[in-house]
Amino acid sequence: MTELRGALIGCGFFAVNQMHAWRDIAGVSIVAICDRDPERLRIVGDQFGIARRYTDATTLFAGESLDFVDIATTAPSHRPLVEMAARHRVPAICQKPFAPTLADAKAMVKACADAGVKLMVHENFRWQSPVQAVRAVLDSGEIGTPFFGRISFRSAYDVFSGQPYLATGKRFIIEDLGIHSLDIARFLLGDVSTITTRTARINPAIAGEDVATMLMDHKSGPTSVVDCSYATKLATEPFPETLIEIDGSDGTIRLAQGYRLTVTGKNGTKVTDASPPLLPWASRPWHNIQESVVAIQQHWVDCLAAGREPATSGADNLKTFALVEAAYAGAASREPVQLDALL
Ligand code: NAD
Ligand code: 89V
Repeated sequence: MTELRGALIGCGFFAVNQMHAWRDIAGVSIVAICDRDPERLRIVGDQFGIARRYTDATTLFAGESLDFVDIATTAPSHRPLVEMAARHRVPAICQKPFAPTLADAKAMVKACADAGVKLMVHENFRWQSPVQAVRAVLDSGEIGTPFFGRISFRSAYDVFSGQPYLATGKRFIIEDLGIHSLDIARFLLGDVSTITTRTARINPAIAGEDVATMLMDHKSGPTSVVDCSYATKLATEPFPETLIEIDGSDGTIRLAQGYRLTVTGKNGTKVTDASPPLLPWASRPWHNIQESVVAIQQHWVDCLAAGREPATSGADNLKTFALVEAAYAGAASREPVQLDALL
């Protein structure tokens, strides 16, 4: 098999994880990198031994023959960069949040579909091994048909030191973190018909909301609560664990803090340790997220090889992104929002 040639655009805080992950995956290599900030370009280029460096994406596409681009910039640049990839007929991975608005996201999906190139959103939380373990229990039928779910992320971890832009945007926790929790809810319980949302800002030093509580009706029947907070001080800081509760007709699933997975079902109760592995380059507490980066990037390589649509394709992510838009609209109006009207 010939090796896939990729380029990374955006060499910031999170992209370092993506570069480590590309190094762990067989059959692919990052041949060029791009960042408009020459210092970030130098740091990542030197760390990963990438000689071909560009300060603007137009020159990158003109100068390289690529099998894909991995876009790890922040949201404002996602649409122009994805559309540039589509114009060059280069498949693209785009970091979350997919775009500043749902209209932008729809245009990006259309551009790639029209160009006949694959588009995957780097929506990695569903790829965390504890979340995959919950999905496997559901698939086994052990707890029967789910009728309730709770996807919970509550923390007081200082995310602003690594990602200062999170403190300044008008939108914060739903757009940055809740987006992952909403995607996990879809992954486990299916698509959503209605969402009701309440938000709060507890930390006075930031611009956006840092607490959100969302109640959702899933089309297949279950109700779920998705709750997230960066204002929750706990005895043991759980960042970045997502805690999950699912009740089904024949039993329950509890993914508790410390990655303790308890399944009570047709075969009694079983408690397992669903901890993610600590990869050699990873560091606690981020290792859970870091492992999922390898998993989603491996999935992309597998999909390109097989000509398959990625699970978190651009088209799939429109449904997660619509939940974000609907949550903000519903938080403002204090009314439930119907999802089908947005899609
Ligand atoms: P960052 O600001 O540290 O890095 C972004 C980099 O992109 C910067 O170096 C910037 O100079 C560069 N850049 C911006 N626009 C560009 C353009 N048009 N051309 C070339 N370079 C450009 O941001 P970050 O914290 O690394 O976040 C990047 C993205 O990753 C965000 O969308 C964020 O939400 C997402 N993120 C995802 C996860 C996850 O688990 N999936 C975790 C953290 C961050
Ligand atoms: O995963 C993310 O998107 C990150 C963090 C976990 C800090 O919210 O921005």
